[in-house]
Amino acid sequence: DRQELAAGALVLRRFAQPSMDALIRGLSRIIRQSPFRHWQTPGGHRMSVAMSNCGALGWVSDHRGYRYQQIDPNSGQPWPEMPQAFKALAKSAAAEAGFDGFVPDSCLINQYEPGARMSLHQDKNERDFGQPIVSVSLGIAAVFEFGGISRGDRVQAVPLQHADVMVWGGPARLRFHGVRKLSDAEHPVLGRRRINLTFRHAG
Ligand code: MD5
Ligand code: FE
Repeated sequence: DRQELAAGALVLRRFAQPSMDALIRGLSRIIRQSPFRHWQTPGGHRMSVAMSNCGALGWVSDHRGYRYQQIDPNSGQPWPEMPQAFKALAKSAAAEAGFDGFVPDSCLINQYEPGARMSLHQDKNERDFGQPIVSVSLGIAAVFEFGGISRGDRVQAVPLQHADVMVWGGPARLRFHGVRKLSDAEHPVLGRRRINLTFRHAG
């Protein structure tokens, strides 16, 4: 139930299961307020993953670039508040990896439908790389690609299932990673999609 992929990269299998009802209730409230949308990349392509956010800062992308901002550009309002159950789960997962006192101010919500993918990248838009990132997988299974510190490094395939949680910190924080094209399947609660919650201290 606990697997260290590399220094600073921890997989906690099924860690979100006890929080599941509260996570799904929180998610449906957030998505009513700030629905999923497909951002444009700075190069003008439509991302296959649909996104929303909750918390003080939300990750957005458009022709001007990638950034965190306090306002949902689609509503002109602040992002929905981060539910207590989200904060508590992120904090306890970070503590399992040795990051006590993690307080997320941003939760990016990624929705993958069959065929969607996320190509290999590094997360570099946050202010302090000393802060960990906590990622929660929900819904149908996906294959996560965990690379190295250089784009050309060998990639490790990590199957992720409903309720699995990963913590990225220290030396793993800037490794290349992505998600393979999602295969079609159906989850009894969430349907034909994978949802990933990514908690960060972005500001
Ligand atoms: C996902 N999302 O499954 C992933 C989970 C993103 C993104 O990659 O940027 O929205 S976060 C996985 C992650 C974060 C930070 C570092 C590393 C992986 N890593 O070093 O491998 O939708
Ligand atoms: Fe990422």
